[in-house]
Amino acid sequence: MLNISNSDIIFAIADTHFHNKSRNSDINDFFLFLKKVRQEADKLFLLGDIFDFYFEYKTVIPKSLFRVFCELYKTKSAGVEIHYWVGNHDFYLGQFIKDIGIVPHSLPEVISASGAQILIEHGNEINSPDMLGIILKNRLSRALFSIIHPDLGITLARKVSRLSRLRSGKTTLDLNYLARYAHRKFSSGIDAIMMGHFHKPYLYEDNNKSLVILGDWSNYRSFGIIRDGRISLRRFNHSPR
Ligand SMILES: [Mn+2]
Repeated sequence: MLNISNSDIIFAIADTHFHNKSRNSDINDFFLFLKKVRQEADKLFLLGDIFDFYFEYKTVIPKSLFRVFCELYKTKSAGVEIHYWVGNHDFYLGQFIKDIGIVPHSLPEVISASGAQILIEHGNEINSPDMLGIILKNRLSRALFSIIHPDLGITLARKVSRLSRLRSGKTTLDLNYLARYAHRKFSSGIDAIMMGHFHKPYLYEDNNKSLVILGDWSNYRSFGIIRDGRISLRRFNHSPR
């Protein structure tokens, strides 16, 4: 269970979708964002799909993600508690992520912050399940996948991942559907919902209750801050590309 104290400042980000061909500006801005986190936040919530594909092999980690892991480790070592709600692209986080001090969460969770009940989730369970998840949640296919050489396995998986992102991500932000979902949660005692997955920053407010979608990093540089029981949606300053 997650302990939040009233003075906690929580930064949250989702859908950076880092991979071996990520733009340098996306990665460098993310590192600047983490610097800001170290200066201003007590906790960092990663709301899923930080990696475009992540599979935990027994002995290797992907070279292209090494610097991202290092910066996260540096942030955690500076005293920021990091929680990771897995997305539909990187749900197979394993022991390695725990070894560098990040707490993984595989299910939506309600936190209590300054008296407000805030639901935290990636958001993929709201729309349809995706291919990659179906394939890799199966134990046998996971075992088979793990014996493919990582250079080939990661390339294949990213192809599937790209398809599933097109299918489940930015194409289907149905605002009416989301508002209905939010109202169901509000009537069960939830004050605010924060999620990623839909790739577009979005704030829905009704009667002092809110639904916040964080938006993706490469297009919007958006992130969230939870403070005094309220969520605000922000934009990070763009660096020149
Ligand atoms: Mn997603």
